[in-house]
Amino acid sequence: MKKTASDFLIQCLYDWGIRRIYGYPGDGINGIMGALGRADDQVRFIQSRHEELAAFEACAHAKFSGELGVCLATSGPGAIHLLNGLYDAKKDYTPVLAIVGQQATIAMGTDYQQEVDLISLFKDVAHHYVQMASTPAQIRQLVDRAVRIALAERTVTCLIIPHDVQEMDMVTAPPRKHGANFTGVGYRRPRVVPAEEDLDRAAAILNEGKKVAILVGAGALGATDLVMETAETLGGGVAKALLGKMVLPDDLPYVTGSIGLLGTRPSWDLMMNCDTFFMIGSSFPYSEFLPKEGQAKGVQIDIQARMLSTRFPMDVNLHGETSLTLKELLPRLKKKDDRAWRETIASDVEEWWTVMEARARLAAKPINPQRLFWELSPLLPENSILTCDSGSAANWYARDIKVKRGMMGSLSGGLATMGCGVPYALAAKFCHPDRPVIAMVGDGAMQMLGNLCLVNIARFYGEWPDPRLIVLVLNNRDLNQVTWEQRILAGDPKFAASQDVPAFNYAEYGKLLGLEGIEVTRPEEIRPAYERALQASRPVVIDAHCDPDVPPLPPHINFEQAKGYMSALFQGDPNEMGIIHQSAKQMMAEYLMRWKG
Ligand SMILES: Cc1ncc(C[n+]2csc(CCOP(=O)(O)OP(=O)(O)O)c2C)c(N)n1
Ligand SMILES: [Mg+2]
Repeated sequence: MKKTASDFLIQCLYDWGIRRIYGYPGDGINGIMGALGRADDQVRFIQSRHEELAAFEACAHAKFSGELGVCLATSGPGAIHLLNGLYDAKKDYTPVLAIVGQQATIAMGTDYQQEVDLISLFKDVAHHYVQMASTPAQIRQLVDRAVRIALAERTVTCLIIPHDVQEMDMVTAPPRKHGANFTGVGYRRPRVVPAEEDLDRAAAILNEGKKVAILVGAGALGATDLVMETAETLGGGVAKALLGKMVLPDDLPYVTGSIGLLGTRPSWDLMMNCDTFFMIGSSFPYSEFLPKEGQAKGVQIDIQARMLSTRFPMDVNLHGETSLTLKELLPRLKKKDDRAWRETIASDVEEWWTVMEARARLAAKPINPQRLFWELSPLLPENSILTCDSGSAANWYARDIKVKRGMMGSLSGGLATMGCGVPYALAAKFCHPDRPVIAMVGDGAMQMLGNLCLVNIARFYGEWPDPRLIVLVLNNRDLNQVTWEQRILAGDPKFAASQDVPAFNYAEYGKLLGLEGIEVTRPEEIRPAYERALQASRPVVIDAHCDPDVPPLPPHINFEQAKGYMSALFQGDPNEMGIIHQSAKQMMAEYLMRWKG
C-alpha cells in the first residue's frame, strides 16, 4: 500500500520524538487514525473520554515530562471541545500541539456538515502558529514549524489537516523549484543569560537591601539549590506562586508558602514589609499582594521578556533562564550579616504553621477540609506528584500541604479552569508510571469532567508498575469557592440554584468502575483512609464529606471584604449559622495562637 500524507505526518512527529498522542476519533481524522493504526504503536494513541480531557492531558504531559504535549481531534465538534484545555496550556506557557481534521478541500466553502472556520477558531489560542494543509507537500514543513514554535515559544500551535489531504499520497519533499522550502527537525533551548552589566546592577540592588522578599514561580522549578543559596545569602524570605510550589520544600524556615488570595499571612507580611523585591520566574497576577510601587527596589528574572516588569516596575529586568542567571548572580552577592529580617520571617512562619494546624484541627460538620490536607502532608511519599483542581481544594493545597523535596505538582494556574485535576493525574501516571499521584478535586469538578476521566483511570491502571493514584474528592455539595467569593468579594448570600451540587456517591462509583472507593465521613477516618489508599493495589477514590461552611479566608481580610461578607449574612444566607460559627472559630484559632505565641 502506498503511504499517505497521514503516514508521513506520524513519521514526522516520530522524528521529533513524539511517542504519545491524546485524542478522540471522528471521520474528520480517519486518515490520521488509519496511519496511527499502521504505525505499530511507535506513536501511541490514548483515547481520552472527551476532547477537553485530551487537551488537559496533553498539557499535563508537557508540564510533567518537559516534552511537547500533542492532542488530536476531529473537525468541527471535536476541535471545538479541545479549546479550554488548549487555553490552559497557553496560559501556563506550556508547549502543546493540537492536530485537528477538517472537511475535504472540495467541500470547503459550502457550509458543509461540520465545516467550521477552524483557522479563525484557533487564531487566538494558537496565534503563534495555526496552519491548514492544502497539499501533502506541506506536511513536513507544517510539523517542523509547529513543533519548533510550540517548544521555543512555550505555547500552543495548531495544524488543520483536511480529510482529503490526509489520504493523498505522501510527499516527503517538495519539488525543487521556486517557492519550495526544505525544513528540518530539531530544537534545543539556548542558554539565555542577561548582560554582565545588568547582573552587576541587580547584585548591587540585592546587596544594598536590608529586607529582601523573593517570589518564585514555575520558571524556578529545577533551580531548587540555587534559589536556596540565593535566599541564604540574601537573608531573605521566599514566597511561592502556585505553580512554583515545588520549587522549595516547606520545611525551610524562610519559606513563607503560597501568595495571594490562596496564600499565607507570612507571605503577605513578607511582601508588605520588604525593601527589596526579587521575582524569579513568575507571572503571579495579583499585584495587590506584591510590594507597593515605590516601597521596594525590584529585580526580576524571566525567560520571557514580555513578562518583565509587568506586575511591578522593576529596577533591573534580567532576561534569562533562572538557573544560569542565578549561577551568574550568586558570585556577585554578599552574604548579609544582619539576620534580623530573616529571624522575623522564620518566627512568623513557625507561628503560621501552628495556626494552620489549629485551624485544621477545629471540628466541622462533618469534616474540616483543612484537616484532610493537613493530615495528608506527612504521609505523602517524597516522589509523589500532586494535581489540584480549581475550587476550594486549591486553597488548602496552597496553604496546608507541606511539600517535600523531589515532589512534582501542578494545576491550572493562568486559566484557573475547573476540570483539570483528574486528567492531569492521568497524564502524570502515563509520564511517571512508577510514582504515586494524588489529585485533589471538588465535587463540582468531578461532576463536570472528573467522573468521566475516572473511566480511563480504570482502563489504564493495569499498565502502571505503581498503580497508586488517589482521587481525593471534596464532597461539600457546593460550588464552594465561588459561593465564598460571592459572599466575600460581592457581598451576596449563597444563591442555592447556582451553587448547590447534586449528591453523588463517588466511592461507590469508583468501585463500580473497578477501583477502590473509600467514604470518609468522620475526621478519625481520614488517616486510615490515606494509609489504605497509599498501600492499595489499584487507584482509589476517597469521597470525603466536607463542611462547606469552613471559610477559605484570604490571608489578610480587608475592610471591603469584611463588609461584603457581613452583608451577605444579613441578607439571609442559607448557611448563615454554620458560617458564623466556622468563621469565628477559624479567626479565633489565629488570634489565640498569636496570643499564646
Ligand atoms: C470551567 C470553569 N467553570 C467555572 C469556573 C468558576 N469556578 C471556580 S471554582 C468553582 C467551584 C468549584 O466547585 P467544586 O468543584 O465543587 O469545588 P469546591 O470549591 O466546592 O471545593 C467555580 C464554579 C471555573 N473556574 N472554571
Ligand atoms: Mg464542591
